[in-house]
Amino acid sequence: MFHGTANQVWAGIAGMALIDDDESDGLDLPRDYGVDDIPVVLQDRGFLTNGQMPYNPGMQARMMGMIGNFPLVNGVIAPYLDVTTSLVRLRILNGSNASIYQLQFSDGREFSQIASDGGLLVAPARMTQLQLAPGERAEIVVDVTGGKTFRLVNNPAARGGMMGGAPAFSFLEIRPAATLAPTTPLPATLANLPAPDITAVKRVRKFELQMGMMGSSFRINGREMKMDVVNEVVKVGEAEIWEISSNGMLPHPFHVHNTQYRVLSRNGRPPAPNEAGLKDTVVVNPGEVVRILVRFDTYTDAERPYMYHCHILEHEDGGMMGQFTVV
Ligand SMILES: [Cu+2]
Repeated sequence: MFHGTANQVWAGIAGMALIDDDESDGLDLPRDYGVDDIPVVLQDRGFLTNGQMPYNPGMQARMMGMIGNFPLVNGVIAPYLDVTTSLVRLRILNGSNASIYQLQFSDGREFSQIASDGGLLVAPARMTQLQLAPGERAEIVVDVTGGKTFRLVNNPAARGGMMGGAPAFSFLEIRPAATLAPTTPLPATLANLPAPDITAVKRVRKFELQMGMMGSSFRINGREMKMDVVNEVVKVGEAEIWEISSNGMLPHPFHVHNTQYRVLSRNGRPPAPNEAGLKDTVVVNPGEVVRILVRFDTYTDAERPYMYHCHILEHEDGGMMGQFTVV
């Protein structure tokens, strides 16, 4: 069975909806759209010398996911960004089919992640390296002072030998103006986000992400996605722990619809600060067990299900997806 999402995403364009609320509006963050607040959709595509961009995954691409030879930002190859303020906010979406990017700046400069998939973090997380899987979003703020042009790049060496992933890409050149308008420093605290509370958890569900030899099959808990099968029924408003594990040799970004969840642990260890906020996609590495705290509070319907799936689209299309209703 092979469905058509990956083909359509490959052939299509991607955009993002920027969502602000009173909490984010109340903070002193860069928010001048196109000036110091920039949408950055990262993708890669495979172009032939004649400019065509066919979707024709062979066995390798069905196993690893389709990965292109050119990086794109908002659909553009090799773009640059002129900036005029000392702090610049990048709202980044990984809209690629299959590439887990290891993002950093070409000069290794530090930056702060301020938001994850579902909103602001509790506090800015200082880092020099950000892993972003298909479907994941991150807002980062970078100080561009120093007078030199630098680039946002994918550094595959940072994968630590993990299989798959995109080659070394230079996504975006950032060109600071000679004189930069000063920006107030980032707030020390961002969202009012309580620590995850598991005392009310009603049940634990397990999801084992399974790949057959050489990508011969993609399953969750032994089952391929079937349009007419509802795999799980969840009660509205009840907290649950979902325990996700991976049996194969590839990482899988596990995405759940209709909720924002909290990552509780990765092989028993607490998540990194930039994974401790609101998430709807989390990478599960080979041999790992990731526990997340989920709850579905709205949009109940016994007939129409939601999906959970691997966000590597070739894996999803191959069957690594399931359906659940909220009742
Ligand atoms: Cu996968």
